[in-house]
Amino acid sequence: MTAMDMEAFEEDGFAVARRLFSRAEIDDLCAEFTALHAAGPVPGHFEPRACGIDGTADPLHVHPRVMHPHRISELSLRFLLDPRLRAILETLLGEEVLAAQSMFYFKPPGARGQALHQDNFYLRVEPGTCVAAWIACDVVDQGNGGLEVVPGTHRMDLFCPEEADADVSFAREYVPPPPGLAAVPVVMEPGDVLFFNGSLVHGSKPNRSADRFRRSFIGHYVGRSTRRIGGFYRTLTMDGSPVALPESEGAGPCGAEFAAPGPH
Ligand SMILES: O=C(O)CCC(=O)C(=O)O
Repeated sequence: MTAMDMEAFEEDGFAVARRLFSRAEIDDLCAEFTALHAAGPVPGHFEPRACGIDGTADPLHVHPRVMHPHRISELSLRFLLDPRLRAILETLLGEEVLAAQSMFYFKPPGARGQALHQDNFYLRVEPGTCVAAWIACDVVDQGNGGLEVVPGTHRMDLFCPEEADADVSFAREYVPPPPGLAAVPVVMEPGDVLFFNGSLVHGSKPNRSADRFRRSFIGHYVGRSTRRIGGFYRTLTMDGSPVALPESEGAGPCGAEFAAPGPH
């Protein structure tokens, strides 16, 4: 990352490291998740279903996000703990970092997005906040539901979310941009990594493309000085050793889904 990017992270709450991963590395990662999907459900991590309760196929039922893939995939663990991410994260946080979670989003064509929210609403890191490393695995733009951020909100407290519109968001919570601020899209290429502050308001709209997936691998990290974190998260050093942190209150998986309909 350039010096300017580091300043942008401080100023705006986010910055992009371009081409941090090669196309070959991203191709391998995508192949891993294609194989995982083909192999079928892994309870607690990934439970795809053929169609919704009314017989229509919700693209997110067919391709749900994978939670904590680093616990079921060696390659995902290597991505989560990658030394290139570590170097940037430790510069951004100014201390040793711990990995708190991973996720993989397939976000197929037609999939709903995730309404604007703040990650630390879920992780409840104390003191301070978390940092995300959001790795683009496809070309990511407004057409396929790319990520949007509200610059400057990283300096604000956690907002009390409103209820999201279930037609456009799979997650229940919605944080409207504060007065005078607006969400801006972040356009990315495969291998680019968006780093953002855990208090930054961000989210995504539906994937309105006809045939473009919008895959991303996401890691959330905290500083070693963290005292408490939500019970859903099991922190690891960047060498992969577990670090048990006391539990904070009010935490949950990042972006609680609207109640899922029963099996078809
Ligand atoms: O990738 C997305 O669409 C949303 C991801 C997100 O907001 C998050 O990781 O907190």
